[in-house]
Amino acid sequence: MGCEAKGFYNTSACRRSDGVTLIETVIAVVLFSFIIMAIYAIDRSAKNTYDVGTGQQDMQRISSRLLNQISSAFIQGRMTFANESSLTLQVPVDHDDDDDVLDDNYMIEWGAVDKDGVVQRGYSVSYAFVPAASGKTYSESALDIDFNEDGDKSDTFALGAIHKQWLDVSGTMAGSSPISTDKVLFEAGSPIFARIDDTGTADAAGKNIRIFFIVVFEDRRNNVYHRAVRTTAAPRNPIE
Ligand SMILES: [Ca+2]
Ligand SMILES: [Ca+2]
Repeated sequence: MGCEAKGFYNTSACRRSDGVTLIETVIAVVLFSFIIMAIYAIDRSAKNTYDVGTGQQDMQRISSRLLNQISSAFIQGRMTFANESSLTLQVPVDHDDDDDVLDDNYMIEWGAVDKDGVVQRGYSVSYAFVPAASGKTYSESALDIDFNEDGDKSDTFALGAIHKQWLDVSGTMAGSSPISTDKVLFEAGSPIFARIDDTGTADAAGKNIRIFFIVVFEDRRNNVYHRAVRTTAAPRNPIE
């Protein structure tokens, strides 16, 4: 029952009751602040855990997509050019539209589908590393990570993406489109594409290709996670 109803409106008992209410209010506000801070801390932690989870999934997705696209093109095609950061391929196409991939002289109609989806004889497609516009680099020593697993932590990698590039008959680039986001690392000397012989040794005339790329993810606390992918592909068609 309140002070007003009991006729105690100005009594000391009522004033005492008001004072307790004030202290209680202060305590409640302080407690409430602690609760809010605790909830905020949990929320931040949950967000970071969520980020790391989605970041890991992202790395997995990018790795699979790159591997699938490059190796499927490679298996059915032929390599026309490769250096450490790019691989150029042609595939059999039916340019003369007679339901086969041979021309009138029974030669394979090597070519590619151009950027507009049209089959073009003599065209080719490249998969190439393109550095990010930010120019961002990752240093193994600063991060205490051996990205390329070569036994040292002294390499520096550029951040960028793998692009699919369409080349016309003369090799001029007619278009370029990223097939990964800017999460791929590249360092000169750690080739993404390398020709190797049948024993796996680097060989400029090797008939197989080794694909090696590193995908990174950086969380909101600047922790860096990485995933390195290595595979070897053997062409069905002779390398030229
Ligand atoms: Ca044909
Ligand atoms: Ca290293």
